[in-house]
Amino acid sequence: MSQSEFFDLIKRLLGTEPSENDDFKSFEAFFDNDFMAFANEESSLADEAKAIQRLQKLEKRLEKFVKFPYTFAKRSIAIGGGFNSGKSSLVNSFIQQPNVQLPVGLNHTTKIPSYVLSSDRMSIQGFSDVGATVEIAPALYGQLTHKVIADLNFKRILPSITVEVPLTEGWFDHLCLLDTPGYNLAGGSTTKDRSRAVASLRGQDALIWVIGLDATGTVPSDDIDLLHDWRDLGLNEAPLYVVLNKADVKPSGDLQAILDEVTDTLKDEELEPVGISVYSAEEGQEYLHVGQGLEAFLRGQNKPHKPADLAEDLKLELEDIFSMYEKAIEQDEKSTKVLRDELNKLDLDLNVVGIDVDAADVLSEKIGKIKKIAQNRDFAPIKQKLAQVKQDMFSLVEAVLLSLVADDPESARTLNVVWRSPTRKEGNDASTNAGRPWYFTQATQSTGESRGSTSRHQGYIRDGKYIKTDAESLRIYEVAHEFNLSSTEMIARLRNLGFQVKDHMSVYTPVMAEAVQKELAAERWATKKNTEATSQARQLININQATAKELKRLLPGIGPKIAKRIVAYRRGNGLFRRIDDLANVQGISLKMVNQWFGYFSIDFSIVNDLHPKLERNLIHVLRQVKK
Ligand SMILES: Nc1nc2c(ncn2[C@@H]2O[C@H](COP(=O)(O)OP(=O)(O)OP(=O)(O)O)[C@@H](O)[C@H]2O)c(=O)[nH]1
Ligand SMILES: [Mg+2]
Repeated sequence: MSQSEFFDLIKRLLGTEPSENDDFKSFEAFFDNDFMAFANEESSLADEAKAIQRLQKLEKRLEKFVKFPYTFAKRSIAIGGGFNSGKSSLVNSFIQQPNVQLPVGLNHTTKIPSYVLSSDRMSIQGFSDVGATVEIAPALYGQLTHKVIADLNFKRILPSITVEVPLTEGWFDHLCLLDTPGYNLAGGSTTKDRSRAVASLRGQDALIWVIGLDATGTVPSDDIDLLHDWRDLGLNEAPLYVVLNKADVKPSGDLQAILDEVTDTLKDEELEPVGISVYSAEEGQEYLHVGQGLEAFLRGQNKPHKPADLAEDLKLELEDIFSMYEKAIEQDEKSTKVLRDELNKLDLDLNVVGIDVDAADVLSEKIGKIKKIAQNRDFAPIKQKLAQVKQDMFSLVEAVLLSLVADDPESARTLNVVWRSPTRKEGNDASTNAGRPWYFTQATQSTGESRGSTSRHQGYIRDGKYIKTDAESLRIYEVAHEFNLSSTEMIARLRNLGFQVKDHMSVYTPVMAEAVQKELAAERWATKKNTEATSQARQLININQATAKELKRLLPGIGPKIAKRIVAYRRGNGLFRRIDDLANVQGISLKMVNQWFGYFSIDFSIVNDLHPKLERNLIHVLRQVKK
């Protein structure tokens, strides 16, 4: 093995771009643009920040699946055990292709975890930590042993390897074996190695623990400790299977006694494996077993349920998030209806009570105004939009998931069934649905017309939002009320702006709305300017454009030095993409960044993967913005 071969591999690893998943890119774009546009327009959900956070989490999960598709597509079974017990050999005993073998040996052989998947083609790929993959030749792979990797400090850039190779037929279609580095204190491992070994078992769907019978023929205490650690991870549903390997080195007459003893030990320790196999990896043969035999265990695991389970999980989460919106809008609509009903009653009451006619007129007119406003709150458009956004989001996530199981029709089919089966609370008319997924019914109604186009509705602008109404035209007095102005003030304002208006019954047009809105905004801005403190707090800083002088003036707690450093950092490292990147600047702590939330004009939708300490603040700020 020449050094140049290694350097070539390193060069390729560092120089390869992560592979792109177009479906995921579509999802990302939809989330950042269409969904965010919807979220901005929607105003019923008070706790919208939470919904958005949950969606961002879901996006992260999807992204991980896209980077490492086998974590989605396959059930993964970790192979753990002490050094030299024959973990890699066990995997090799399933490989049907003689020129591909995991490296085996006597002295701490496995260093980089290998994911082994069954496949008709044969390929060995290195995964860099950003999700880039490079092909590794079998001969080179065979030499990637503990020592070589340690010498070249290789593990950091090559955290895992995937080996695709034909495995025993019918056992592994939906499985992925994870060959882990060995561990035992007696063999020179440290406690750090131990926590690492346990950590590598996290997130695996099952564990096969390998014990080499060449050592003592009992379960080493190191193994028992580690298995307890593993159980303590809380993976209660992940089954444990034990392989007593190297049966060929023991007299066959001893094997039953060894199996009995191991069974008792594990029982006493309450580790409860679903089966124990006395096996020889070298011969690829099982001698004895209790509970499930090795083949039965693997065949039992080999079911295409993992993608379906994960898909169901994601689906329920998405539905839950959207139901937050649905409930909030419904609630809002209900309260508006109650308001309307109450106002109607009030009108009737006035007639019955028989108060002074003039007073009744005045009251009645006021009630009329409020009623009109309540009537004009039309929830149909936002509901329709929500249904559309939801349907789009579901189709996009589905596309991403399907892309991950593209080469496994069986998994794709089970995933499809789960994803498209109606769930708990979708309130669509069952007769029109007739066996179709609920979101398709909506799709056929709305696809083509509504997506992406802003329809030209009647409406007015309030607080920077265009409020649509499907009712007949709005009158000036109605809108005046919305702006907290009297009709006379509103008319004067419009005339000042050059509009010809007769009286408060005149129609209020979108052109007027825009002009008034602009003027009011300018006035508000001017008022704010008066108080230096507020103006400082509200003037948003574009962190990627601000000069050092501006930064010093606008950001609390920094002097000219740090301001200059921020600019220098930007020049050296490129634009700030996340708010917490600021904490990389010398002299700026996370705590300081925490205080600066709401100061920047950075769009929060690009603030992904935020430092957990800052996340809480972001939620707070989003809530304020919402108000
Ligand atoms: N006789 C016999 N030897 C075996 C058997 N399985 C593995 N060995 C030998 O045991 C040694 C260790 O095997 P590996 O598969 O590298 O063990 P490992 O558990 O992967 O070891 P690390 O990666 O170092 O943790 C090798 O020399 C193998 O040839 C077996 O069933 N019978
Ligand atoms: Mg090994």
